[in-house]
Amino acid sequence: MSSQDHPSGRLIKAPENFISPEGVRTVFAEAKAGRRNFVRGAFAAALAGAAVPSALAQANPVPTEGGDPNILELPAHSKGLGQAVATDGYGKPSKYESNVQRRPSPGLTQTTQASVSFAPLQSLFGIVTPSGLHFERHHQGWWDVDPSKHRLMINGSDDKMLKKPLVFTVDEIMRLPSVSRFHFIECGANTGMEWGNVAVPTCQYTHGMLSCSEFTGVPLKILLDMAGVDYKRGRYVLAEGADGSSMTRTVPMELIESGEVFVAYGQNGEMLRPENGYPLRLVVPGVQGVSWVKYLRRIEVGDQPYGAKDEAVHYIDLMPGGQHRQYSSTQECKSVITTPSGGQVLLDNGFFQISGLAWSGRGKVKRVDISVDGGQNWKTARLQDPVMSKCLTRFSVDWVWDGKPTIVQSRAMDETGYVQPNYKQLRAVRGTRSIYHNNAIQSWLVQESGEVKNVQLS
Ligand SMILES: Nc1nc2c(c(=O)[nH]1)N[C@H]1C(S)=C(S)[C@@H](COP(=O)(O)O)O[C@H]1N2
Ligand SMILES: [Mo]
Repeated sequence: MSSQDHPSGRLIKAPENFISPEGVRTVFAEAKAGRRNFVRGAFAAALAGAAVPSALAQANPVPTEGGDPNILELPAHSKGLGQAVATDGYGKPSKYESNVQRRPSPGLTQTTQASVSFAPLQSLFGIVTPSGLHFERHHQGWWDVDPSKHRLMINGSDDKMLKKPLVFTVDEIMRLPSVSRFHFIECGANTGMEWGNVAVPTCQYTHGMLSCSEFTGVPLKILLDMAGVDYKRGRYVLAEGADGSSMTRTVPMELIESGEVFVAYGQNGEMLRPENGYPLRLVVPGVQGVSWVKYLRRIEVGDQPYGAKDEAVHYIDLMPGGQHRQYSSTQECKSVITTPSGGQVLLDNGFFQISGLAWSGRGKVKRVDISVDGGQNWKTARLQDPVMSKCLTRFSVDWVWDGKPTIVQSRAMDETGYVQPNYKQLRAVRGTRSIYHNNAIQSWLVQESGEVKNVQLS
C-alpha cells in the first residue's frame, strides 16, 4: 500500500499537560477514598476541561487561499544572526517541546519521595529514552552522590564465600574492562493500575514505568573473580543501595556467571543521571526494575536467597485463591502501541503509521502482530532494526482509518515462542488482584470523533 493513495491523517498529541500542580495537590488530598475511581475521575475531569484548548493551540493550519505566510514572509531566523556556540554548555530540547515531560500520576502515592514518574512514551521515537525523560522510581527520594566518596564493597555472607573482601572506588571500577549494551528497564509494577479495570487515560501512565538506554559498565563477574568467589558455594548475591530505602535484592549467580549483569556508571554516552543511580547502579537485563539497585554500595555473596523486605513484603505476586508468588523477576514479553494511543485525537480519516514498542525479558522480540478490529484479524508489523536482546524494539504498520470506531491492539512474541496474553488469558492464570507483572495486550479505542480511549476487552 502506498501512502500516496490516501490522504495522510493529522493527529493531535496526547494532552499530557492537562493537570496543573494545584490539581495534582487536590487529587492527592482526596485520593485516599476509592483510589482507582478517584484517579480515573480526576483524569476525566481534567481532560474535559483542558484538552480542547491545548489541542487547538497545537494546530497551525495551512491557509487554503492567499498563499502561506510561513513561506511568503521570511522569518527572523532566515534574516538575522543566530545564537552563539556554547550559549548553553549542556544543550536542552526546543522550547516548543516543553510538554514532553516525565510526570507523576496524581493520587498514586502519598509522598513525592516514595513515588514514581512515568516516561512520555507517546512522544518518543526509536528505542532510546532520553536520559532526562527516563522514568523514576525512588523508595526514599534521589540523591546526587559524590563519586569521590562513593565505595562499592564485595563481601561474603561467611568466610568461605570468597577469598578476599574488596572495596572499589568509582575510579577503580572505571579503569576495568567495560561493556556498553542497550537494555530496557521496566518496573514490575508497570501497568499495575490496570489489573482490575481501566484506570488511567494515556500510555504515559499505563506503560511509562519503562525506559531503554545504552548502559556502560563492568560485568559483575569480573569484580567477583577479583574477590576470588567460590562459585560452588556462592549461588546468590545480595545487592544493596546507599540511599535510605535500604533497597536490597537477591540476584541468582547464574545471571552473573552469564556475564549479563553489570555494574553501570554510564547511560547513553555520559555518566548515569542522579535520578537513575549516579554514580553506580546494577543492570540486570530482563529482570524487573527493582533489582537494578541504584547508588550500589555493596554486593554480598551467599548460598541462599535473602528474602529481603522488597522480596518478602513487596514485589510478590498476589495469585488467585490467596496464593503469593515470590521471586517472579523476569519481565515477560509485552508491547504497546504508542501512536495512536490514549488521549490522542485523529483529525482525519486516511493514512496513519501505527507505531509502538515491544520487549521481552527472555531475549529478542521475534514478531509483533497488530489488530485494527479488536482482535479478530492480525497483521504482522515491521520490526525496526536493531532488534536486540532484552531491549525495546520499535514496530510499525501502515493503516488507513476509515473513520469508523475501532480498537487497535498489538501482540508481541519473543524468541522463546511466548506470546503476549490478552486480559482474559492473563486473568485466568493470575487473577485480578495483583499489582506486578501485568503484560496483557493493550487496547486503544479510536472513537468516531477521532479521540482515542483506553479500554479493556474482557
Ligand atoms: N537504591 C535504590 N535502588 C532502586 C530503587 C530505590 O528506591 N533505591 N528503586 C528500584 C525500583 S522499584 C525500580 S523500578 C528502579 C527504577 O529505576 P529508575 O529510577 O532509574 O527508573 O530502580 C530500583 N532500584
Ligand atoms: Mo519498581
